[in-house]
Amino acid sequence: MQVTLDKTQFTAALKRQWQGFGLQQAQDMTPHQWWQATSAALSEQLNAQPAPATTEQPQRHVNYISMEFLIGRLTANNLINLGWYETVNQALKEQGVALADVLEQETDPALGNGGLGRLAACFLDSMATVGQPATGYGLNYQYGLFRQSFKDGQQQEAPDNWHRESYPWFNHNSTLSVDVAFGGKLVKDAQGVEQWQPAFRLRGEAWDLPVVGYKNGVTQPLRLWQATDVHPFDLTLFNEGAFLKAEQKGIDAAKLTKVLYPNDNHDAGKRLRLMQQYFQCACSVADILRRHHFLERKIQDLPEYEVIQLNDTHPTIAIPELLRILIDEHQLEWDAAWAIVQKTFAYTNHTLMPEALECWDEKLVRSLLPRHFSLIKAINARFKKVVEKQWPGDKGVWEKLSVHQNKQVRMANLCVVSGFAVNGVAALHSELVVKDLFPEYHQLWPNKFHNVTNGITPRRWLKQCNPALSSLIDETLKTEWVNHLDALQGLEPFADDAAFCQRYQQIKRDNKVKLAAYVKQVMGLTLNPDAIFDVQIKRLHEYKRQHLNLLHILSLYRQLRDNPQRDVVPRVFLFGAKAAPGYYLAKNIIYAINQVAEKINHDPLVRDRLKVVFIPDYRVSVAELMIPAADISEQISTAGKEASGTGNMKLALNGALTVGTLDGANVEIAEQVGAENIFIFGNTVDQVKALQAKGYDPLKIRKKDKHLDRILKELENGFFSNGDKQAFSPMLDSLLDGGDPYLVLADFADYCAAQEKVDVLYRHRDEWTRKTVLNTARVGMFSSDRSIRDYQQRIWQAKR
Ligand code: T68
Repeated sequence: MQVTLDKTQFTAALKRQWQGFGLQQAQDMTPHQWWQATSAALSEQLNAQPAPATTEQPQRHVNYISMEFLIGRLTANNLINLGWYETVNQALKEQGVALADVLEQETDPALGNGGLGRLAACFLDSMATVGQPATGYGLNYQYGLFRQSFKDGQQQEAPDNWHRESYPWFNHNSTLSVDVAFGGKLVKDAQGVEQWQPAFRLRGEAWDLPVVGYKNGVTQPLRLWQATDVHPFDLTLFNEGAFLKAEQKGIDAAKLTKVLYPNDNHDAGKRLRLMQQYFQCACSVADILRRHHFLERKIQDLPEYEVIQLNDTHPTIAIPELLRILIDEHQLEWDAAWAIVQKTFAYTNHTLMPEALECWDEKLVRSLLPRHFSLIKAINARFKKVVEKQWPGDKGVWEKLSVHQNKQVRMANLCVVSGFAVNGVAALHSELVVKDLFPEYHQLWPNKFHNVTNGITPRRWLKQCNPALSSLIDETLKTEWVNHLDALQGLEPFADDAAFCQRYQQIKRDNKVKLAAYVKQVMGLTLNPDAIFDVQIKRLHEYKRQHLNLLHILSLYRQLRDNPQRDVVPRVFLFGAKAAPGYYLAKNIIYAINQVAEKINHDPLVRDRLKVVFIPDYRVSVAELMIPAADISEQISTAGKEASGTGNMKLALNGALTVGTLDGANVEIAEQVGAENIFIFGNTVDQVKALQAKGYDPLKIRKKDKHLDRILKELENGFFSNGDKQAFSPMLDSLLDGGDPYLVLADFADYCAAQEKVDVLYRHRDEWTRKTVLNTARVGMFSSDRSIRDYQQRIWQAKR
């Protein structure tokens, strides 16, 4: 049941907040204090709600462990899900304050890199909404993903202190702290059993954020672990007066959860990262077992009540951790312990990219976690017998499937061997997981492999970010669609309703005006809201091919200069992307886009027909502005490389037309919206494989395509870089002599052809709008509520 907010009680709670700041009246608060006070008052009101009556739950509790939760701003989201927005809006209005302005004061908690972390946040929202009992487990980083700015076109990084210490939505419960051991050695006891003697310990504190279901009275925790010292260090030394010596060796606890690793689709392989992973897993597994014991359940029944979903391999070490506790602390025999482990863990794969598949150096694992390393070897030794039985004497297969090989521990293999389910995140991706990544495992255990296509929460990605379109849908459908997104199908007939289309189009234009105002404010650039807003927002990565987009821009610019009178449809190319700080090639692509933007935006010949805008510091709150304003959604990864993508879903839902390859979830989006309502181009997965097999040569393509050659020359000869001929060498070397590993040149001509179709269609605005309406109407299946129901049916609640 939805819980109601009493306006008087809220106002009283607000008053306690400003009094707590030592102020005389509400009006003395700074804008930021208004946000702080409003959120803290809301948090207090939420915590005061009676817990819903607990019924015996037939469902397993889902423990979603993820190194990243890219939650975005919480206050607006919680207001919407609680159904309290209007009451608070009124209460603040009475004080002469606009709620919308207050909400703008929140700093984004950026505790994730991109798709994987944002997916985890959408899933928590959906689990609370569909009533799937769940806890999210993550880390409470002091610094989220770095802040990005540009200096002379180059990316600069600055720390992102989001002030977790004063974040009003946190609830800290000190009774939930967990001590975690690291390092040391294994010694054999009198019975010859291995005992772990750790070198040092850290404490994990539980900091909970409320995850609120959509108008259903459900609130579940996102539990973020924060590292602190175990006090008082070594008690004996301390009591003996050796105060300074009493500090145990290890690491400064505060370092452990200081910062999020800024890599996306790349394995860092660093000691501190493994420490973070283990710390998080040890705290989470201890917490799950504490709940299980508290409810007086038998340890053998753990899988009946609990499932642990691993968001990629980053929390894999939870597997040997549970095994260790069952064997060393509960004294279970191997077979009994292993049976529990095997029924408890499920693993989601998010990438096929080899550089992202985690492998840990055995030395590192052994030194930090000697007991876990020993257990991993034991798992592997037992698994070897299974492989030997299936493929007698086949060394090659064993080398591929082994969990521990070439002095490395392979986390993905450990997950597949130890868990009861493995899933990919879009139909095509799941197919490739089976065909290309794990074919032998699939042969061994065909029923372990599943697909669960990703989704996005319509609460944040439509209702909250696009209130005008949401109201139009409310008015048109007269039904609750926010937690039944398939209901959007009811919009289909309105694609032919002139009055509806006119309003839909006007909303898009208003959203473009709003984005233009933001761009004016942060970058000083003026945008024409009647131009096509062509948007590519995602992490910067070669496989996502922002440089293919750039080549198309250069092509248009060249054509304009060749024929200045050319009648073109004006376009604004908008980018948002962060590059991992150590990924020099990605940073060079950002630099190239910025330099080209500088030239084009200042060329009087262009006369506003072309604009290029790289919005700095792309993050969730900027996505919330860009997505409702987009006309074109760029989803142009090399086929087979993007596991799913989720921005593609958000953009289509908000009425952008996709220009995309047959990759990831684009394939399913195309199926849903229909081939005539999407611009598909480029080589398919099979064509990519065939091209690479026969020895693809980008230089041949350059030679044949004179127009492409001219464009590349302008990048090479310093035209866009004040004569600096080396400015874009990293990018160009990779595209040309480097063999163009992501087939940018191979897809260039077809990409440009697709973009010409975009221009033609945009000139027929009614037809354009019709297609955008059909996109909104037909992408209901990409609600993360549907993804969660798929997980329930195929994985969590499936017959065991
Ligand atoms: C993304 N992966 C996929 N990884 O690239 C994307 N990696 O296709 C998919 O839609 C999304 O996951 C959700 O399934 C990532 O975002 C990372 O961010 C990451 C972080 C650390 C290490 C490796």
